[in-house]
Amino acid sequence: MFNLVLFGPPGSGKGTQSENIVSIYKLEHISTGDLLRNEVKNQTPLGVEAKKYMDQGLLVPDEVVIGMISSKIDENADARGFIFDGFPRTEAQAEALDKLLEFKNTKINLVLSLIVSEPDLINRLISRGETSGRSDDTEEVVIKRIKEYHSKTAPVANYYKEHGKLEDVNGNHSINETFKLLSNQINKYLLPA
Ligand code: B4P
Repeated sequence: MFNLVLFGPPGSGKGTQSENIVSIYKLEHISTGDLLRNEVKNQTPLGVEAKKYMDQGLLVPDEVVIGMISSKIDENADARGFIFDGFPRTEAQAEALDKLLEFKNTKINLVLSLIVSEPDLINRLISRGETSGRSDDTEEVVIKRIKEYHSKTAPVANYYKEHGKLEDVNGNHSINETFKLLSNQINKYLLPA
């Protein structure tokens, strides 16, 4: 099993590139953002709780997100591997993920960190907001999300660096160019399926 974390600030292209990676490498895609938006859409108790945080640009509490991930891994026990998109976003989530995977006799093999300049992040998200209808894609909330990223999520990169798993990838290029750079890294571990 090959397990990949796609890491980066809001708007760095994690969701966009995950789709490309899934279609070529046939990994199971786990996006905590998508899972949470689905809960919100279905107005489940978890979704009602999560919405309060998401609308403000804040991270949803760790225990909520970790529980969702655990059941998603169990549902796909036969997968070739997983791509974790937007998770882990705190050091507590990173530690919980390592424990979960160890319990399932597997581990994170590679963490690809998308590096994108801050003005580009803001522009991408605000322009997505014009059509997405996402309540967290307004300028005010985007700035808050980037702040939340710096205080809680950026330290996760160090966690993986210390474990020798982190590779930086320049995500300022076009979607196709960025995908080539990501593929160059993945191909060292796994060939297209
Ligand atoms: P997420 O859904 O994970 O999403 P994201 O940070 O908005 O964006 P992503 O990096 O995936 O960017 P995308 O490809 O879409 O998080 C949303 C919220 O959910 C969080 O704020 C938080 O509240 C909550 N949440 C999620 N996971 C959590 C967790 N683990 N713990 C706690 N809370 C959690 O790209 C953005 C835009 O840029 C798109 O329009 C795309 O078309 C464009 N784009 C992408 N690549 C481009 C490129 N190379 N050039 C030009 N444009 C590009």
